[in-house]
Amino acid sequence: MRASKALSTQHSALSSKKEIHISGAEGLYDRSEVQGIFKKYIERALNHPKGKADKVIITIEDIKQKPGTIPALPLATVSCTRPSEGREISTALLQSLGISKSAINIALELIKKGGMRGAAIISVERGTRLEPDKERGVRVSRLGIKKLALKVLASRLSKYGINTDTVKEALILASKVASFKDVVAELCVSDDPDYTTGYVASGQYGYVRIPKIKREGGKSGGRAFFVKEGIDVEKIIRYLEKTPVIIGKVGLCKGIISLDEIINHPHQ
Ligand code: WAQ
Ligand code: MG
Repeated sequence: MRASKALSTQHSALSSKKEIHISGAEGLYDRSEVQGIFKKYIERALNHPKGKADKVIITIEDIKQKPGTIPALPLATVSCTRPSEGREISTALLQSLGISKSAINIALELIKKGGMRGAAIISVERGTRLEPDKERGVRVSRLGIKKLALKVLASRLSKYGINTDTVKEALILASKVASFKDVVAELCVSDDPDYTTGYVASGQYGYVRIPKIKREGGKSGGRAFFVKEGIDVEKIIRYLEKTPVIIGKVGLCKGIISLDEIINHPHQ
């Protein structure tokens, strides 16, 4: 699903079809679930805190390829009280994964600017932007979770009061991204003005939630995927956008822990 709003003509002197991205969603579902999901997506498109959509596109495709199965990343929340601390925490996590300060700054700037529909792909050392369409970014799609795994995940997240679609969808997305061998980490900040929790995800530390990473009411946000230098860009984009992948097993879910615990004792 993709919901957008046309920019009024006085703002779009450069392009007549400039539009603002309001909301997007995607998933892999059984045929019997399609109608229910369709309804849910429309509701989401038409009631979004980012604004009133004037165009909603929903695509339903029969995916013939059998999905590959991957595990979900383990999840934890780091304590964080304000955006400046959130920046420090995300920078510390990304740096300890070997990502250069300049690559991190490029991602932070991009997320501060916002407005992308997809994610940027950034190389870990030089900070080179690799996605062909830099305004749109790469949109991860064809991802889902098995019913039993979803049940287990819901019950683990409920323990911490975070059993929401937002958390579950983000964890599924981050797990697919992290499952590609050349991905080192992902940084995400929601573009939803009411949602201030972001995350850093990696195979090394799992899915680390960072509360208050942005200020309440901020409309910008975005995602950056940090990848090894010299990778095959077409291959990663094909995997993220087109290869069906489904979560078969859920990882450990923890409550609030310190950054030190995450960096020095991952997955314990
Ligand atoms: N593929 C690539 N990038 C995407 C996708 C996608 N499928 N969906 C969203 N993005 C990018 C896009 O640039 C958006 O502007 C940005 O991410 C934020 O998207 O555990 O809700 O849908 O509590 O606003 C994190 C949850 C929620 C943290 C993230 O992202 C938690 C969220 P949003
Ligand atoms: Mg959003």
